[in-house]
Amino acid sequence: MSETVRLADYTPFSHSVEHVAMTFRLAPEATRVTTRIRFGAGGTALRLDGEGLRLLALRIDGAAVSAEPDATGLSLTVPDRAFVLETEVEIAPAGNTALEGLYMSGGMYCTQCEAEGFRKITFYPDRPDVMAPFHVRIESEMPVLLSNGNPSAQGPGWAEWDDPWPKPSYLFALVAGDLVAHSDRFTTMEGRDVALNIWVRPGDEDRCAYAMDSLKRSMRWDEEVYGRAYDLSVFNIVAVDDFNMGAMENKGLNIFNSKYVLALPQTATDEDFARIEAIIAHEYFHNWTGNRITCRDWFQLCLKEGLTVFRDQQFSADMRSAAVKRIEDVLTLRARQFREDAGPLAHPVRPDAYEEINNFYTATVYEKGAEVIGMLKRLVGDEAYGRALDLYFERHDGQACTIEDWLRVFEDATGRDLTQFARWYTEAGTPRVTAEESWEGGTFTLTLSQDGAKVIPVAVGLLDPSGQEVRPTEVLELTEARQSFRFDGLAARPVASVLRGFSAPVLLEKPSSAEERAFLLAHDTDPFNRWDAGRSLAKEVLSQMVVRGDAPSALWLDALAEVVLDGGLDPAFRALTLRLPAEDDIARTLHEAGVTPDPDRIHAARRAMGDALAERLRDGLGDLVAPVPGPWSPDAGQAGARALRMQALGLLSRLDGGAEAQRVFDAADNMTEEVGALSALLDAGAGVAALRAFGDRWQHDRIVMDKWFTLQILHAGDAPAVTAALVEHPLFDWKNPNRFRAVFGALSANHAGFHRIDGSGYRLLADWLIRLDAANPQTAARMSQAFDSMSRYDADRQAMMAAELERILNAPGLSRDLSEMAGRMAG
Ligand code: 0A1
Ligand code: ZN
Repeated sequence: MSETVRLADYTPFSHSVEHVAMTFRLAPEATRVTTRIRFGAGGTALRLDGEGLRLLALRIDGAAVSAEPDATGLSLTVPDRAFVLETEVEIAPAGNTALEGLYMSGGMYCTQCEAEGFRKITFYPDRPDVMAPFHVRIESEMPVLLSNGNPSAQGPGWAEWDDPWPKPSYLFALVAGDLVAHSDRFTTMEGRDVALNIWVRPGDEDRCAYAMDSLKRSMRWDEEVYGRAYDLSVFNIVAVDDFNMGAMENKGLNIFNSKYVLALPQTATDEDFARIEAIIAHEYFHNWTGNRITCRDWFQLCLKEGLTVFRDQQFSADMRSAAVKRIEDVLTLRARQFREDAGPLAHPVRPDAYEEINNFYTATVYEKGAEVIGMLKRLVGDEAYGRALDLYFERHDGQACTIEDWLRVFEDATGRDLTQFARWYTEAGTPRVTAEESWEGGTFTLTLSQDGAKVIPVAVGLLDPSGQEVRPTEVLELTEARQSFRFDGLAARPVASVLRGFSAPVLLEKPSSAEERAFLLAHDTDPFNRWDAGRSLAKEVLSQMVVRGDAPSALWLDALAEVVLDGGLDPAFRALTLRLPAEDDIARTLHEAGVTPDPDRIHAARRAMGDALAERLRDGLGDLVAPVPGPWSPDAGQAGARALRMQALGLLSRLDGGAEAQRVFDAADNMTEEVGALSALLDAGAGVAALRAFGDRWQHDRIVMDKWFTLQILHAGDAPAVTAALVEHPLFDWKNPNRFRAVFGALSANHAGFHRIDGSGYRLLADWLIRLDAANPQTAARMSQAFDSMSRYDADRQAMMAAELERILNAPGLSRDLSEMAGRMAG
């Protein structure tokens, strides 16, 4: 049985660590790590974390000590004063398939220490509130040897690094490999000259330009918007092929999943480019929000992650279209976080208990954590937010902090009492807000109620019947169970646009007619709500198609066509409006409305919806699929135009059997159009030749081949059967997390396929989770989340999913990671 770790049990560490000096003698099977830790006085009992380490020597102040480690670390009796502890251990990076600690990827050495990987490298107080400066010496035949901080000395076969900024062990990093750099320089606002390097395998150096450009823009933006400058003489990024997550913010040495660094127009879609920009920014921004100010314990993870996601979202909004970015972020939030909050894995933004912390790098901590900061900013205003952040950096630089510290900064900077607001951090679940309206004698009253007791900022604007805005956006503060807000002096009954910009992460229930939503889709001056009116209309239409077998309403088709064919609107916005609600989203909505979702009916209805839309837009599709003018560029304008073109191509393929998509595929000179056309062909059942051509063209490119695996499963009629065939493919390297996710992420994203009534989807995923768990528990645990929607479905499907979870729980040698996840989902 795993032990539960609780926030309530927090106690500070017994000792301070004044300095750490490490030497690595790298060898694949037997790496020697010598660690010299200078401890301050702290009593005679010392407990260090350590896992899977072969202890070779131990010295205290130079004198040999004998000690026997247990399964999780080392307990020692130490002098009751300051002292130096030296350990020598042996580890085997070549056999490390969990990709945590020191491991090998594509012949190079690299590390991943967040959250608790450092204890797989050496004995240490592996907790974020122990911060220390590090000196690292690396000895290896590898030509490039990197660690955190500034380079201090090097010679043939060795290099030394010095990190002057005290840091927790989870930010430690080391890389050694045969690498080449794409280099540049940056001068900070403080006049510091910084060498920037993106290290990749030889041959990949021509794919780093966009990541480098994103890095320089991030550095400038953080100076201009947050007043934060970089603080070392070098900033290194390394791309690795085997990585459990997106990237890692190690101090001065960010390590990236190569798919979030490497990009050429021929290999990466516009979405890939946008994600690279966002992740480069995210990791860079961590230098202040995460590294200079870190977390006291892992329960405070949202302190760094929520804030850093919020900052990267602001950055992307500034670099691209703020309106489009907001819509995309809310789409992700609803798809991932609302789903999580509605199921057995729901937890507060700041959890208060866990078995395995790696299971809490979740949509709730990251995305809802960012929403909570957005609400805080909306409530106090932009100017006060700026002052509060200045105070945060000034007061807490160099510290390991809590959410209480964070909120106190806002209270001190604004004089506001945030006791009630703090519930956003401690309560799980998506609040429901109900809006009712009344109109009498020129006064419009909006009554808001909630099912909890939170502070909820509800941004509202009013439009007159001609679509003119008669009241600009105002933020109403809902603090009670039920509150009424009056708007006087209106000439005619207005149409209310409620929760503008998605001002709070809630489920809004506002009884309103389809006509009213069509009106808002045509006229709302708030772009988010304009889009959301269309979305809620589409969801209602689709739900009625599923439940009652209705045909898609002419009202919806006309209202949508109006927007999609309006050449005066941003193409990116039109493309988003054209996107149909996802099948999983409809399943969740039906379940919440008390209807058991039938995956096959949902799938068929959504197809019929697309067919009807294609028919309605028939005359306009020719223009919409015209090539995007100008030389290729990754900017938001061109990306939006391509997105609209690809959406239209998907619809056109329903009318012409894929003829136009084949032409686009054959002529494509960029991956957005290649993938867009291939998807359209696969949907039209005409993708066999294109799929083969794609595979032949890209078989030597790992990152692109992930798309090849994903697309055929995503668009398959029988996804489990296609998946079962693809796992036999020689390029299915299941120990590579990207490839595993490309295949099994696609299987669980194919809603009708995963939920096939024969149970084949559930069975196949469970088989492979059990297999992966033995090699890589972290990724296995993350991928198991596919089962978290179990309770939505009919009794047969529920029983089959429950049986698979049970089978997982009974697997011999199951990891703590997967056991916690499967246990929570099995209930
Ligand atoms: N802190 C990183 C994400 C990350 C988290 C955990 C990891 O291993 C368990 C790796 C990376 C970020 O937010 O980008
Ligand atoms: Zn992060």
